[in-house]
Amino acid sequence: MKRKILTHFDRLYTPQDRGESIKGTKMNELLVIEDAFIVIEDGKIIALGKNEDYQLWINESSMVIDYSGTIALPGFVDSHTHLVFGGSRENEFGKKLNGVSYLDILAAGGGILSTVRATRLASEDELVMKAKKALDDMLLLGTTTVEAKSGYGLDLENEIKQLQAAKMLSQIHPIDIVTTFMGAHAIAPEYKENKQGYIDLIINEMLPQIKELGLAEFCDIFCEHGIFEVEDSYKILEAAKKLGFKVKVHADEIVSLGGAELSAKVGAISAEHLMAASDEGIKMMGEKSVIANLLPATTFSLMKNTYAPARKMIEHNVAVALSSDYNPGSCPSSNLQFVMQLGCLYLRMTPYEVLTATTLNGAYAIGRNKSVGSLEVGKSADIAIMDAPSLDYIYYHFGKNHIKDVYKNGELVVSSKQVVYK
Ligand code: IZC
Ligand code: ZN
Repeated sequence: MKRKILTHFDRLYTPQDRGESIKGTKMNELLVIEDAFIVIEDGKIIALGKNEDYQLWINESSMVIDYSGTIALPGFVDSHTHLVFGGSRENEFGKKLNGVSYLDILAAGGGILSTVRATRLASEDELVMKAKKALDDMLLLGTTTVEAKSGYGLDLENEIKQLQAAKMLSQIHPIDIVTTFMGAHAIAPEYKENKQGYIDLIINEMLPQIKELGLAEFCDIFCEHGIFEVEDSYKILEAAKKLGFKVKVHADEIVSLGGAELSAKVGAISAEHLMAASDEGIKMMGEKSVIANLLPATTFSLMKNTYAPARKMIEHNVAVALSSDYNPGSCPSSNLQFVMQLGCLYLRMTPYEVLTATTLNGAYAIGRNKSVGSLEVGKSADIAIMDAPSLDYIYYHFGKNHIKDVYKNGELVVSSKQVVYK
């Protein structure tokens, strides 16, 4: 492959990988290079530095591309999405605007269960085509790696269909997709009066089969009052760990249940949401190095003012990641730039902390830290090139897509805000 030399960036910003997720106040330490260049070969970064040195890298096959007037960032990592689903839920919008809560809509058979009905009816191809459009939207906004959860099948056949769709998408789309099994997303309708029966099905049939088929690396659970209680979650996550899954927990999103504490106890790689996490739970997460994966666009979409206590987490030396939570119910937007803007405006994170949270810490939360999450020699050339003079500019001017070009594995996949991959 031809060597590409990207030159004359006004600035390059990146967290630096030191072999573990970036915790607490260290999240605010970025490498910033003024007048920067990046050299790409065979899909990887082979050099970067001050522009005055780029000519040293020119060879007979190199292509030099001038990026004056832009800044370079690592491609964004969206480490929490429910990417693959059938149908949509704007029919519930009126109810939401009238104050009916997310959990009440679910208890009445809507919400997640409405998406389960639509997902069961869809073919694998239909799921792929629908999610592919969402992936294009993400790529156009600078996202180059995505985690995708199942959890809209709630039976073995349809959970497998969802995960296979995600695997297929990873092959046909430039965005790399990491899969998570989330059969414990709601109680399957067939087990409405028999939650224990559904938990047994997950533990005895679903988890072993998904493992055997190699369809997911992670196992996640919706630990929430009236859905999977802390004790249920503990049993399922321990069973998943025994089979070799790494585990995650949707914890303390709506009610403070002890989900943060649970994530520390089971040694989860990350805990998600945490809007209602207790001080003790946050402390335990810091001690056990559980990444706090915060999803502020969900808080926004649910019209709440209870944003997760990111500052407290950073004070307690927790590594924070930020993700979209893209799903048809609580966050129909996959816009990670908007998530970053909310990270500053509502979580009161600094611009540098927010970049760490949406790149390297996201990569750690899905086990892709060796290949993505920072602009460093040896890592994949996943680069978000922004039409902006500084990082602050992007977060300050919210509601606008600041992408100019995107490179994934060294290939130009978005050019002047258009997807151009083959
Ligand atoms: O479809 O509502 N919170 N699960 C837990 C979701 C949101 C996704 C959904
Ligand atoms: Zn979620």
